[in-house]
Amino acid sequence: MKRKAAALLMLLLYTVFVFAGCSKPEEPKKDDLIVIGMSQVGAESDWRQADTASMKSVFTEANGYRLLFEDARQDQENQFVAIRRFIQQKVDYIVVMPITEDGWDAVLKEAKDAGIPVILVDRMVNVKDDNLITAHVGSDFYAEGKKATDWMKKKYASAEELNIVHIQGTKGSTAQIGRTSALDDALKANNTWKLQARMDGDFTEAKTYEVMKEYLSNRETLPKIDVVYCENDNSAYGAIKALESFGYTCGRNGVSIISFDATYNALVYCQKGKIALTVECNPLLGPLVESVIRTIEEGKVPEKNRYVEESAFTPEDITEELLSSRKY
Ligand code: GYE
Repeated sequence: MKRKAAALLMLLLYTVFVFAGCSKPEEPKKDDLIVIGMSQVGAESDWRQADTASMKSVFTEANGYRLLFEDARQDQENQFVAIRRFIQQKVDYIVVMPITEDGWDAVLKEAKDAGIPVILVDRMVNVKDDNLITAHVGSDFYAEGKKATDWMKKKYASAEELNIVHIQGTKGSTAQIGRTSALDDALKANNTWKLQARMDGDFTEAKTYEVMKEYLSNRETLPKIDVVYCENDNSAYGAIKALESFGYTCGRNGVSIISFDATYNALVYCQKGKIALTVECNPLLGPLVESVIRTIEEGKVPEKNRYVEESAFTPEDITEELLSSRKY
């Protein structure tokens, strides 16, 4: 009996000790939190979901933030409504991933007049007054496109003709504009390249599958396709599905699929050879946005534009190490 009591006492002491040791680090008081109003594009792609997860993991109460997150469901009007609400709520910062570039002057002027810094993430806006934007963090989409066209040039250097099908991302978005202009410039510079079709895939698998199926089913004899230039991974999945349903092979000795983002699943497709080239676009932008905010909080001026380093992968580049380290 005595032994049992001693054991119980030990357990009690141990529990007190463990709980004392594990007590949570002091969290900032609610009034000290920096309030961020964030307007995200939507959830159209794996890239986007990884971007949202990155933001949510950085802007937590434990890190000193209150995040007001709004999903615009790919509708720019929803972004305007969200931003006006953030202004009314007197947030400390507005973070926007703009869907398309045009039409932002009025609402961003309202934010400026209210004294709220606006940080753009991923895509840009086309405004007359550059001072409406405090900083931008994202990718150089033209440079990404150029990586793809340089690869095409090398791979098809000796081809007499190159038949290209182009699946665009959301029209008027910076990612679409940059990736499309790189292809347009290469089309101008290479007279053996033929643009056979250009379709809007809206960065989604479903829309691309639909437009690609329609393109293929509306002809008596199937067209020759050498390359499908898809402006993101998810549209590449839709294109592959449609092509295969019409008997095309994607990969070696078949159609070369190009995609942008290089998320985990695309790397797996690439390892299998179904995607010939996937150009990296890094969605893990939360820490960079936070460093912009920290800079402003310290009373300093952040860099106006910050581009992330990115590369591109072909099947030979996909190692197990790369796959296991991929966080998106
Ligand atoms: O490539 C695509 C997403 O703007 C970089 O948007 C982003 C693009 C990305 O839907 O997957």
